Amino acid sequence: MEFPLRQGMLLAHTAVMTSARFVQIYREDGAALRQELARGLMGEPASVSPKFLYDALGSRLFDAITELPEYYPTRTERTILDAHGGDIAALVGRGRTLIDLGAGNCEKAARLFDVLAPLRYVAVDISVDYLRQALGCLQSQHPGIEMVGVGADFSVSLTLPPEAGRGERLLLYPGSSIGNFTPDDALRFLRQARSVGGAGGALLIGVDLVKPKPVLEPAYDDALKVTAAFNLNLLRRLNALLGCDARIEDFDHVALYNEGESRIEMHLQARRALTLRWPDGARALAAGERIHTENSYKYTLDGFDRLLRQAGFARTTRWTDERDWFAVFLAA
Ligand code: AVI
Repeated sequence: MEFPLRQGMLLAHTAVMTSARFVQIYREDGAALRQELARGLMGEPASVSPKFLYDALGSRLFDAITELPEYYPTRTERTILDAHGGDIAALVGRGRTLIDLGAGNCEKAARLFDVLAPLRYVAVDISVDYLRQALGCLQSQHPGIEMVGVGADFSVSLTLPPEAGRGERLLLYPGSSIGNFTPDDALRFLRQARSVGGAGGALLIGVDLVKPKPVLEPAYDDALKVTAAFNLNLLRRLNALLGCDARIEDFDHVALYNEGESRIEMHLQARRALTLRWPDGARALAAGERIHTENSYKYTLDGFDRLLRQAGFARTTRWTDERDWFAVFLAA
């Protein structure tokens, strides 16, 4: 059974791929998005899902955040992956299908190409348009890797189109994006990841760890105010998608560490009493009242290990940086 598969893998490996393929399976439903936004604004407390943070400008602002001195996660994860890429490859083997969840500019996965030598690279993001440039460029640098861009919203459900191919899968979910789910949703997501990985599948996932407030809070409230702009940009999205009349100058960015919940919370706080209005609704906010816009959960090493096991992963290995600020888990 093993030989034909290996032969097929070898053929795929020596083939020269000239262009990446793209499949868009997520379709934006404007009415559903408006409904979701209105429901959040009318809630107690008012809230907006963090998924609305990532329009074209929001995605650029997030990229800028990852370069800030205060925002340690990206840099620390990179250090761990650079130091332990060989150990990871020794455990998962080379020549897998690498499935990059939330690929963005594909930079993190590309750094692993040399050690993991994937046969196929499947970059998943909400819109294939974000992926076209990065993947086009990567394909020309790595003609031996078959590349597929998939536009999918896996925060709702993690399903992949047939173009993602068969073969042993390694799912990559870096950046501690798992922290933006509630622990219940994180567990649901991990269970889906296990089932999408299939028999012999593995998950490589980055997780931000609990640490003192004076390190955590500035990471989400930097001196340059890039994170403030990232959060306030949500108001522009509210106006564009819902036809709302929010004014950026009426709100402050607030980021605080909720120790009891083990999470950073981002809020937009009204500077004065005001009413947000849109075509079929309105929400009054008192001065100082907040719209909750994001949670970023921080885990302990043992806590996240337990979550992986609860999700059905029987074997886990983890690596951390020297300060234990961030962890990369390999779960199979
Ligand atoms: C994408 N995600 C892991 C980031 C985080 O750290 O929770 C989003 C972010 N929000 C503010 N800064 C970064």
